[in-house]
Amino acid sequence: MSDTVRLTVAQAVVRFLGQQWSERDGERQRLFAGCLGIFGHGNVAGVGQALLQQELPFDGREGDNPLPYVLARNEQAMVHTAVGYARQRDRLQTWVCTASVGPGSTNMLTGAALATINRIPVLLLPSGTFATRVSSPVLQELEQPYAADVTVNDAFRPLSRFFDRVNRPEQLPSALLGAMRTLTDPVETGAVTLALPQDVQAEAFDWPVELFAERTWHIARPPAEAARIAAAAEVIRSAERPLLVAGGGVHYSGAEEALAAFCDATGIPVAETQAGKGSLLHGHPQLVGAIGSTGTTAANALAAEADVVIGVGTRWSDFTTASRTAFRDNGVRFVNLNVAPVDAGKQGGLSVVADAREALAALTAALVGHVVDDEYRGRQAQLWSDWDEQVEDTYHPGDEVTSALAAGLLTQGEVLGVVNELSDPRDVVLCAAGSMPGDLHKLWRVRDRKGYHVEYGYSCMGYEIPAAIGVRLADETRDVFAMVGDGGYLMMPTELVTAVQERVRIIVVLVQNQGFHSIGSLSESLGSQRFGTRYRYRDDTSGRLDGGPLPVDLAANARSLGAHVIEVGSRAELEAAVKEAKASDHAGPVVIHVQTDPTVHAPDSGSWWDVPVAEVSELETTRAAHAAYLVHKGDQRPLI
Ligand SMILES: Cc1ncc(C[n+]2csc(CCOP(=O)(O)OP(=O)(O)O)c2C)c(N)n1
Ligand SMILES: [Mg+2]
Repeated sequence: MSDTVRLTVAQAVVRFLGQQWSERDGERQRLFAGCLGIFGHGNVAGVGQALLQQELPFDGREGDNPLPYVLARNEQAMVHTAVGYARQRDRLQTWVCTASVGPGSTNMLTGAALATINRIPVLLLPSGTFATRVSSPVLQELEQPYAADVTVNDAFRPLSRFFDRVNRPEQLPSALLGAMRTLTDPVETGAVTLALPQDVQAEAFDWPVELFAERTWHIARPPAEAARIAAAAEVIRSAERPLLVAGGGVHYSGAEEALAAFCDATGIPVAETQAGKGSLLHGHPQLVGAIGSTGTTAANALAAEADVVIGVGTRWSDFTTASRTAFRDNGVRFVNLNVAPVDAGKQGGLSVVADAREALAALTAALVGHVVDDEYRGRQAQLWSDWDEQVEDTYHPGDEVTSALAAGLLTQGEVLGVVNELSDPRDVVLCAAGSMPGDLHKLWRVRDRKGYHVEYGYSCMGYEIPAAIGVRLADETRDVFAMVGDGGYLMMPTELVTAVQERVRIIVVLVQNQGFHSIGSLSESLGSQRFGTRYRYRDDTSGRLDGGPLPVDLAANARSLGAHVIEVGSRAELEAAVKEAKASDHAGPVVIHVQTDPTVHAPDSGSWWDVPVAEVSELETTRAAHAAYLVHKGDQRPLI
């Protein structure tokens, strides 16, 4: 008989999680930095009691509580914080999130989807209603007449890469091991959900002590098969106009240096997806910037002509392929280096299933002596310098642009320019939804491999502030600039309070443009006349949302939540505010409130995004948009 220890299920979960480590390339770190949570009756006496019992011995003395607790304000937000942290730590470390039964748990669903879509590890512990059902229906319990074992937590199943519900203590060890395996698998990783019924959390059991031994989970770097590398090299050698597309996998694998070495050796130009931006740093001679719907003229011109496209660590989203209109050469072939078979096989490509760093190194070796010709290299350099000039003009708009703006308004491009130029190279810019992700993709000059963090897998309004907290917790040597629109801010300002409580220094740039600049412009381009996208009073006469501006003061709102707020009304004031925020050692959130004119757009590359337009309509604007839509549809490549 092995030794046992008597603990509740929740105590066992907490003790186990504190003993988990991850390791890659021989470097070891704790898998979990801590536990974020909001307590309710579903977890206060279970997981809550266990966390308390864990924390108390460390009270008032230096020590290393392996699972410190952080109180969040919204359960969706705490998953975003965990995602921000894990992404900043290259998926080697993350947080646990505990929520109460019912709404507390279902609030995490959006965060779960975001984590899984972005392939970022987070461990979610939704609480469940009684496994024994002894007092059912309990508060917040869903009763389904057709299935007595269904709970609201079943909604996590399609959003999780691993799901289990621990109805009996005996199930816990395999549930925990399955969860750890999934979190640390570069292919499988995403949201991992262990649903813990509230009665089971409090139930005691005699656990084998081995369950709580320290465990180290190896994060693999699978190498490519030699024959696949040889086949990929043969395709690339046959190309006249090759283009490499760098995705998030380059960052997660730490393949930036291997990519730079590949480019230096071959001269092949590199375009970047949102998650892959920063794979090459600004100024690298082979960089042609953002690709696709929010791409640069340089990358999209090369994409249109490319005869071989090498995708590295990309999942080929519609924004990357401009809804399958970016690559126009009839004979274009794809080579995909990806650790995930599902991505490696996309676009009918030659699939090389491997870790990005390993595969790039092997491919560089296999291509020795191969370089693109000088003419192609020259063309790429010219395209890039043309684009970079446009960026410079956008960062520093001339009088002809600024004199047309109403008093106190800036252009969004100059806001991004000021933040780019006055932040430190290692600082992190963070964004998720609205018009800024596209503008950042095009315009931001990345000066450090971890300096760019735009969540564009789920593009979730409200990600910005909580994720910025996660990034800052992950690396306190960098400032984080969370770029938030007024819409995104209103979706989730709550975690400013968490940043105040935990004294987490984040800099929020709140861009007020009175509504949805992004969706408004999209609506207009699709013939829907910016319907329902402006923050305006309902007009008494028209009965429509086109009355006067609303008396909403988001600066006062942020101040009321405890943030240090700086309101700016000119470029000079914005510059002073960024400098002040950088120079101060304020331990907590700083919010810079700036108003912009939503009618000034970033430079365009003429790229497209497929958003279907009504096929029949009473509106002339919609009919015209539909005619234009059909022209673009004609450019789409067949489904491969
Ligand atoms: C949670 C969520 N709801 C809806 C959307 C759709 N959406 C994308 S951008 C946007 C408007 C964002 O407004 P704001 O943050 O003010 O940015 P702006 O468009 O003005 O730049 C909306 C509603 C979304 N991405 N996320
Ligand atoms: Mg807005």
